[in-house]
Amino acid sequence: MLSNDDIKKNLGFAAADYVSSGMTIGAGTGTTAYWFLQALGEKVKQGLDVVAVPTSTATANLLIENNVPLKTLNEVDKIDLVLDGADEIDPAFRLIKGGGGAHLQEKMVAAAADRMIVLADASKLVSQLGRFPLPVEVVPFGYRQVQQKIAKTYGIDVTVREKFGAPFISDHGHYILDCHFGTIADPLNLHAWLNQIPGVVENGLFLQYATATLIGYPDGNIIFT
Ligand code: ABF
Repeated sequence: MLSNDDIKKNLGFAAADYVSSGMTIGAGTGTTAYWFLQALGEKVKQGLDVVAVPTSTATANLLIENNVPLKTLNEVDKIDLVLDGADEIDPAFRLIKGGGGAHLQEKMVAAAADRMIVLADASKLVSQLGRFPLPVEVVPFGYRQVQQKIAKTYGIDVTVREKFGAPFISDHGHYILDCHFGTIADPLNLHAWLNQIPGVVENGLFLQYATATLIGYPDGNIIFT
């Protein structure tokens, strides 16, 4: 049986096989995407000709370290394929993302892409979204109003994400509220409701972006669907 880290490493290397020369790709964020970026770096060294749009500052740094040519989202017209991780995946390929706090940029890159392959170990597969706390990115000004509104409306715990005892700050200078729904009965309505609250920048529900999944299992199997 493989460790979780080994599953992610295998997934990252398998994912690189879906990239071909001439593509503009979206480069994901997270511990699975990390291995994909290592694999991509090796392929670029062997002559693969790609341009990558990073989904976070951390990923931009990894692309630079691995000598993968990069462009910003503003420098490309569209993206051919995004390869990114997820925190939960339901049977309709709807996702919760943002455990790494990068879902704003991840969603903007996904929205510009023709296709998105989600890379995840099998533990991320769920029958219903919501066990993983849904990240909601908010502007720091008045964030407690947003926190209380979500908590009271749904009767759930909403916590401010922290790092080193202070609020976690996203790449774009925002806070993250982690919303402990438990189960999300109607992701479409929740997505729309959250994003209309003044102060909400973006939530971690990705409902229409994933076109395929690459799932890694402890026995070493990797299944593309
Ligand atoms: C990013 O990385 C995030 O949206 C998500 O939170 C995380 C995926 O988890 P992992 O680090 O396990 O790949 O894609």
